[in-house]
Amino acid sequence: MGGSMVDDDWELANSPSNVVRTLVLFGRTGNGKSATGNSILGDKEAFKSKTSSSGVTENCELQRTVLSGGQIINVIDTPDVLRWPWTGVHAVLVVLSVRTRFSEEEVAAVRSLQTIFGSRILDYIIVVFTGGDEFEDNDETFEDYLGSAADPLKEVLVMCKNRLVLFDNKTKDESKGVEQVQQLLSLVNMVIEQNGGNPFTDELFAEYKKEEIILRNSNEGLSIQEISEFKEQLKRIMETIELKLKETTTRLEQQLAEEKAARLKAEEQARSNQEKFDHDIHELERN
Ligand SMILES: Nc1nc2c(ncn2[C@@H]2O[C@H](COP(=O)(O)OP(=O)(O)OP(=O)(O)O)[C@@H](O)[C@H]2O)c(=O)[nH]1
Ligand SMILES: [Mg+2]
Repeated sequence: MGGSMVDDDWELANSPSNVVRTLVLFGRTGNGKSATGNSILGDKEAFKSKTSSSGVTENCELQRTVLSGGQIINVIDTPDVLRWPWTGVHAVLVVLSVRTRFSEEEVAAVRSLQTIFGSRILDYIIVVFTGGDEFEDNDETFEDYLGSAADPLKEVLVMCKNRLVLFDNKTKDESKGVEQVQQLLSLVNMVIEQNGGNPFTDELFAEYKKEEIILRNSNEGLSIQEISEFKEQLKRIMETIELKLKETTTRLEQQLAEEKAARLKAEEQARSNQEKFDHDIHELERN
């Protein structure tokens, strides 16, 4: 196994060979993306993971492991969508933590994936819950947790057809560690099969990556004019991607504001109904 920055590995990660599986980790900072990556790779040191409110992973990083059967698993740990490597991705692992409350912000993040990449992306999502150890010496089971989940979380699970797995990244029990990775890999195989073996690619990102590689590889053979044209083209693609992201954020903010207004209105209505009811009861009692 050997880790490296994604750019150096892009061609390999993009290999069409069916022995390669490329998984990308997505989720709020601190949810356990890097720790989950390490569990998948069977190497606690592969990605840096530690408690920090400011976020540990700053760059996109690819780490690889080769399973005993020869299958290659690429795991990409990335802090945000803009730094996604648009190599073909076989599955997107949305990492959530059972230790922190599932927020509207997280539903918004999943919806933003959908808005940026289109609904096709949903067919590639697997939800990984970290913090499996929470259920060890607790009366509550994972099934209880899911059963009593708030609507936004249920919404996300429905969006990705209930493909979910529980991870305990702290486990010292080797067989438990192997079993959770097996569970995940069988979900990955299911996703690959359902997508006809085609990894997810996004045209805009793929174009950006292609231009970047051409520019990097042929730096010496290009004229200053050509280099500046390429750079201009790259800038334009990045601006389009950023614009898409901005539109998404604005739309989501609007949607959340509308939902909040509707909730407040419903609460107000309920309060006024209650007041009327109390008043009527009071009147009845007086008469
Ligand atoms: N108890 C417990 N802690 C976990 C588990 N998974 C991750 N953690 C802890 O959660 C904290 C954050 O984990 P990271 O893997 O660094 O989170 P991240 O999502 O990579 O965070 P960023 O790189 O900041 O985006 C660390 O202290 C981990 O040890 C788990 O299954 N159980
Ligand atoms: Mg990290």
